[in-house]
Amino acid sequence: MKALPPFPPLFKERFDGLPLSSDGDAASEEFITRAHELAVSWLPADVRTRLETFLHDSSGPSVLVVRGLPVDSDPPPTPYAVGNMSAKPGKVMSEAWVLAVARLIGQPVTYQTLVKRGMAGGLVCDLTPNPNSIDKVAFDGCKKVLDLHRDFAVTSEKIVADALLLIGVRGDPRKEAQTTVCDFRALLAATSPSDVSILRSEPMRWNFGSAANNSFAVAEKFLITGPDSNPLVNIFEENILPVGAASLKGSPQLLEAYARLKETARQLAVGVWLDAGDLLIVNNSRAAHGRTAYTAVFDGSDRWVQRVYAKRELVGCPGEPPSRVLRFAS
Ligand SMILES: O=C(O)CCC(=O)C(=O)O
Ligand SMILES: [Fe+2]
Repeated sequence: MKALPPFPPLFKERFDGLPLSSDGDAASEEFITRAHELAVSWLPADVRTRLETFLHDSSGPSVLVVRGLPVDSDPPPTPYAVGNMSAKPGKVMSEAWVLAVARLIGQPVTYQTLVKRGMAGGLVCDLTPNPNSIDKVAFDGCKKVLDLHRDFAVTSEKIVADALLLIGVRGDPRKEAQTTVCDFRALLAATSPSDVSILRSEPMRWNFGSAANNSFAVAEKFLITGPDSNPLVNIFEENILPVGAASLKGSPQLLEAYARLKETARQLAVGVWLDAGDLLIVNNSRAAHGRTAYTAVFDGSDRWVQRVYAKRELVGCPGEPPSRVLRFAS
């Protein structure tokens, strides 16, 4: 195998003088371009091919893990105030990688609600435990399991991210925190034909009441669509905040089949522990993901993951030009 050129000097050369954070504005375009160039020149060709075909090859894997990408060996302490992180000193290498790979598989995008909430800049979201969310079912929770789900399951399909990318900045030192994944082909194969038939033929209604952050009040979708050889399973985590506490409406048969589907997904799920430089890429229409419960101690040593969403190509909200910042339909 051909030896790869040493990475840090290349990195310094390409990124010297660029702002450290990428927040979905014009400056982030240059950041994405340079990161993409660097990845193209440095990654082995076979790895690049796997990444570039990932969203286009429906016979291939629905989840990829790339381990050991060169990121900062000594990142700053894990930050905890999720809603209030603007400076990102020292961890630019992980941001460059996660954005570069999002650009290799498609186009990095974000959502206005994330930018508005100030979650660490929009395009790259920091996922760290939050002392105010310890017992909450949330991205920034820790003690509660985040059940298997498809991100944006309850929003309009046009803006649903095709993939999510999670890169470790700091692995959970206790190795309890794992991202769980479940392939939809495997899930369908383990589901009874009568349940598949109900889940394909009666839509589920999610009713969010007033707790829906004004984004949507009701969503209605079939839980299984697409061919049996490549199904889309619209599984959701109904308790996740800030959406939270959706009530489900459907026939008793549908609700029971959905409960069994979720239990089967839990049984099939595989856990992935993300160390610094490990990147997990999930096809958001071909696999569900979640997170185990874990312990956080809030002394700067806790798990720190960065997340980027990707679309196959940039799209616009209805009637608008394509954009990296998408809005949920109202
Ligand atoms: O923390 C994780 O591993 C997964 C979080 C998650 O579900 C997400 O970022 O969409
Ligand atoms: Fe998620």
